[in-house]
Amino acid sequence: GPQYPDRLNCGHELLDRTVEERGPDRPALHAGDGSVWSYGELRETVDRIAHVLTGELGVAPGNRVLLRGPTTPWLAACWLAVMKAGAVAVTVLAQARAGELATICSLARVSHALCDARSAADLAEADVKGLRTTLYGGEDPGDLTRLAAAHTGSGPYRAVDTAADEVALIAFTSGTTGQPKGCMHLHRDLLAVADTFSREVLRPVPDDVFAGSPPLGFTFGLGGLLVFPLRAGASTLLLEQAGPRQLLPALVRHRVSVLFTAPTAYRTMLGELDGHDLSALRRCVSAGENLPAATWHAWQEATGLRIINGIGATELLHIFISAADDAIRPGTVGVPVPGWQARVVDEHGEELPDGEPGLLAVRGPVGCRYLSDPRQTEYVRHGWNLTGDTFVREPDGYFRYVARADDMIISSGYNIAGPEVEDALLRHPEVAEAAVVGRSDELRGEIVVAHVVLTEGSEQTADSLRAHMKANLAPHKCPRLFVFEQSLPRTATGKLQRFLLREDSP
Ligand code: 3SK
Repeated sequence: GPQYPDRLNCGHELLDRTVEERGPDRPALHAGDGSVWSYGELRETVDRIAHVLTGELGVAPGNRVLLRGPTTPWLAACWLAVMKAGAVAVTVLAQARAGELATICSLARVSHALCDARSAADLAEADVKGLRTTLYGGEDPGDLTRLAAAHTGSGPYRAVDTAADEVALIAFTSGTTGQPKGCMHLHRDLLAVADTFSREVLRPVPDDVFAGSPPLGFTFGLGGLLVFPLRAGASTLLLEQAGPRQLLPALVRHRVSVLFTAPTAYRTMLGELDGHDLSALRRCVSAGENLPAATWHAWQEATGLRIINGIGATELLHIFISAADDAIRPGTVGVPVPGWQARVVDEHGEELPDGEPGLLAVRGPVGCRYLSDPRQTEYVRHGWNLTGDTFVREPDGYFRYVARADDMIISSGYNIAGPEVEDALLRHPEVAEAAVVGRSDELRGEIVVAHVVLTEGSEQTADSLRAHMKANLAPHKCPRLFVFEQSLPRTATGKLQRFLLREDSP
């Protein structure tokens, strides 16, 4: 993996270093309204915020600072200021409500919060004792925007001289069940994901314009939409609303060249590409969920672009298996990113032969460090991180996703992976979304049940879909039951919540 000096501040490396190397005039951030912040302007704003943090707000190195708000240049500037001030950014999704915010603030012992004025209500309702909240973008006289403006004459802020292995970020997993888990990441980790996946696989250039849907409170978005573009001296479009319907026009308007989003968004955009000029687009990254081969092929046919699939985790900060360009094999995720190792193991941690499904185990420059959580020893075993996914390593070394380890269906003695059946369903042109789960059955143990969202106006029935499936899949994998849905349940980060579709769901 990449090597770093013992003392390192990632805010300094990502921002000041880029300004020193490429000058202050190149664009850094674009907002949805068309405004642009140059690297020089971004650095000035970040430095003023950092002056406020260590001055008026009394933030000391190591203090935990909650960041909350929609994806905007100000949120990005606050994040960088927290880094330069040697404090620890605690990031949460916009969807987190008062109860979850209270839990997170207490678990992470958060002392300060920087919060978009529009997102203040839930934080106030969380009523965290001793929390010092400062709003930005509002009318309040103590608003961070005003406090920062008063530092116009204070000059550059010298980044705090942090150790490379000091904690910089605590990212909370959305956690479909149980308590949220805080994942601690170090200053060097933030550079390591840029210097492995981004530098080696994505290979951005300074003229690139990044954009995408994941929020900065999700490490997929923090990396893809802030850390990677800054590390490359490129620019990034920060959109407050980045659903698939807003994304497509933004890609055209801002001539986006590097896109980070999830499979569902690719599928939605596919139906709406007509008349959109995507000629600037050259890199399309998909992660967060299984990318069915059907979606990969449809996107390539429609745009000529080959999606760079990847698997990442909040625990490991970003993507660790992927492939680009001619190395892509659709239907697989790819190979370990340079600097990372991956293998498929059994429940005792023994490596399995190629072709046999088992647990994915990963190690590399970033590791899982839960904030005081007993689940640490479930995730990290024998020095390897167990992501909770079932994978197969093909004889050519490519890693193919099978399912979340707890999403396997066992029917009449067969192990059936929901995503494989979903992939076959999605090959039907009138299937917009599909989720396949097991339902307990006296005779077979479980039966395969398909929850399907049809495209608008489609008149497909269970019988017609059954015929399509029989032509595409081994009979034991074909759904016995079809349930038609208006939409499928997803987490705040867009992951399918198959467990909510099981009959014993809470
Ligand atoms: O959790 C994920 O799916 C993910 C994917 C890519 C990068 C980072 C993350 C957390």
